[in-house]
Order: sequence, then C-alpha cells, then structure tokens
Amino acid sequence: MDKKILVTRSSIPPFKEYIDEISDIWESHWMTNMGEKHQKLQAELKGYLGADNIDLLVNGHMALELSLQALGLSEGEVITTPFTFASTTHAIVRNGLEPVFCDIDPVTFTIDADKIEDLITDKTVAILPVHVYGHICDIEKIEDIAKRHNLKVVYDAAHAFGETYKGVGVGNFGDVSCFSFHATKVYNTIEGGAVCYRDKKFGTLIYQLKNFGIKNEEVVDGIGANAKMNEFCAAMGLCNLRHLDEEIAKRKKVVERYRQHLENIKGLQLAVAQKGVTTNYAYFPAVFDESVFGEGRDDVFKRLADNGIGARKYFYPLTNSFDCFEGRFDASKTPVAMQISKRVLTLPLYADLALEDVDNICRIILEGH
Ligand code: T4K
Repeated sequence: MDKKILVTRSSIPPFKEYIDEISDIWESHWMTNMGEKHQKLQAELKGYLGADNIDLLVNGHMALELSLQALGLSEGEVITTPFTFASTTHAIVRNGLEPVFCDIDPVTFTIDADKIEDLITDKTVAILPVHVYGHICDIEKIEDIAKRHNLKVVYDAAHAFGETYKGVGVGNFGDVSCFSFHATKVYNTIEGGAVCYRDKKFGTLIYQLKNFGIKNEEVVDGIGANAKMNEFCAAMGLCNLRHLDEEIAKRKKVVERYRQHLENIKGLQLAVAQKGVTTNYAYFPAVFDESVFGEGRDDVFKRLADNGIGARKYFYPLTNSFDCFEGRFDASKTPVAMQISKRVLTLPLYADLALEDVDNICRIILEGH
C-alpha cells in the first residue's frame, strides 16, 4: 500500500463548524476557567452519558489522579490491572499509593474479578479496574467485593465513552468513573476528560482540586492542581458530540468488515460482544496464538508496518514491567496478562477507514496463516 494507515485518526468536525463555534470567544475574550462552553458541554455530556453527576477536566489522566485525591486516598494499596495504558498505574503511584496487580480475564482482558479478593490485605483502600478496549469489567462482582471490604472503586473508563451496561451509562458504576477525551478516542475534545461520580461531596472536592484548591476568592482550603478544560477544547467537544452517533455507526461498519475476514480464523482471538453492553467500537484487538495461527504477533506487526500500516501493541509491555518500576513488581504473578500482552495487536480503527483498506489489512494479516 502506498498510503500510511495508522492505528487511529482523530474525528474532527467540518472546519467551518468549529470556526463558528469558537467565533464568540473573540467577542468575550473568555478562554478558560469554566466558561460558557465548558458549562454547555458539561450539561450536554451529562445527558449523553446518562450520568447523575459529572465534571470536566483537562485530560483523562488528571481525572484519575485527582479522583484518588478527592476520595482521600493518600496511603495504602490499590488493586488494579497491569494490562492498560501507563496512565492508570502512574495515577496510583504518583499519589503515593501502592499498585497491587491482579491478573486479567482471558476473554475480556479486564481485571479478573475472581482473583481480587485474594489480593486484599489490611492496607487495601481501593480497586481501580479498567474497561479496557471498551470491554466492561465484571461490575456486579466488583461492587460486591468493594461493599464487603469497604473499599472505594475508581473505574478507568477511558475506553468506554457512551457505553451502557444493562441500559445504565457506565459512568454510574463505582464511586467514580474517569473518561478520556483525548484526540485518539471515540469522542474527543482534543485533550480532555471527565469524571462521573456518586457523591456530591466528591464533586465539590474535585472541582476545587482542578482549580488550585480554591474555594472562593479569599479561601484556598485545598492543595489543588490546574486541570481545567479550556474553552477551545470544550468547543471541539460541542462540535464532535453532534457527529458522534454517525461516527460510531461508521466504526461499527469497519468492525463488522474486520469480523467478516478474521472471525473463526484458528489461532486468532478477537474482542467479544458482551451481554447487556452497548459498545462504542473503540478498539479492535486481535490476539495471535503463534502455534495455531502459524505466525506470532511480532511477525504480523512487522509485515503490516512494511506495508505502511501502523497497528499498535496496546498494551505491551504490561505496566508492571515498565523500566521505571524495575525490580518493584513481579509480572510473572499476572501470567494471563503477560501472555495476552505478548500476543495482542490493535488494528487500525476509525470512522473514515475505508472498507477496502480493511480488506487489504486483513489480506496482509492472513498471509501468515
Ligand atoms: N487510561 C487509559 C486506559 C488510557 O488508554 C488512557 C489514554 C488514559 C487513561 C489517559 O487518558 P488521557 O490523559 O490521554 O486523556 C494514545 C493516547 O495519547 C492516549 O490518550 C491513549 N490512552 C493511548 C491508548 O493512546 P499513544 O502514545 O499511543 O499516542 P500516539 O501519539 O502514538 O497516537 C496514536 C495514533 O493516534 C497515531 O498513530 C495517529 C493517531 N493520532 C494521534 C494524535 C496525537 C491522531 O489521529 N491525532 C492526534 O492528534 O497514546
């Protein structure tokens, strides 16, 4: 192939639509600090996500970092998954908390809820699972464990924007769910994120934490960060939200085309359709079992790259194998995660990916079968 195809390509509204959306900023000169666009987007997203409570932030990572702070978690252990983006684990460690890694389910790649309880100690303060690739965690089991052991639950919902479980927006589970609106996500505000939460007190705290801990002009009673979404990002969010359903419908077509080619291929494991979940078609992971498929993940990755196709090894290496944690964690304690991480490739997926390109990508993949 002559053209390059990358793992994803940002959704972007028509140029004029964005220019129209930001033009009044030239009248108001109001560019950040919870301006009109921030407020409008917050209200619209509350509706779209079916959330009781929501607050917007500068990105998904700060949503995670500040959520742990707003829950008052400053010491102890947090049970989490190593099969995720760096952000999840870093948010825990940067708060002075100790990540305790739980293995993952071999089908959904989310935290294996049956293995959580064995990891609970008297130091455990929270569970931080990830709805990885948009696969929803075992919410019922996790809620039950958290209740019985009096633990907080923070969902990393970076991949799960707009999804529902049994008809309920995924942001409504746990104490808080953290979304990412990064340029590479199904829904983007260029950079951005949000928290959906249960307790109104949490809302007051996170609002202060994203704005230096300021309570009012004369009272600063928290040690906050600066994690506000600016008006240009909120404007992008307002535009992208108008096109989102159409974008997801197009993603669905791309995913269906992949499935036509790759489903039922021996040695190839794909994402699953989960009962009760409406998916957003965020990622298309494929797991290669070399001994059955005939070729390993790295061979397929290389042949795709040689053909100008930038598939990605999300999520390799596991976060408990990162260089920055050398000697600190034992990745052999999460063997399923380790195996999936060495075998998985996320294939290009975005709304405007041509179906003929999907055909070509699959042809190149299947050359090794
Ligand atoms: N939790 C989880 C589970 C996450 O996956 C993430 C982020 C977070 C938390 C934290 O949320 P944020 O703080 O980011 O809001 C990308 C994204 O930067 C990151 O947001 C995302 N997860 C992660 C899975 O993917 P990289 O390092 O792979 O990005 P990069 O620059 O290689 O881009 C990937 C592809 O996207 C490019 O090949 C082309 C396309 N692209 C990229 C950019 C930057 C675009 O089309 N437009 C763009 O503007 O991390």
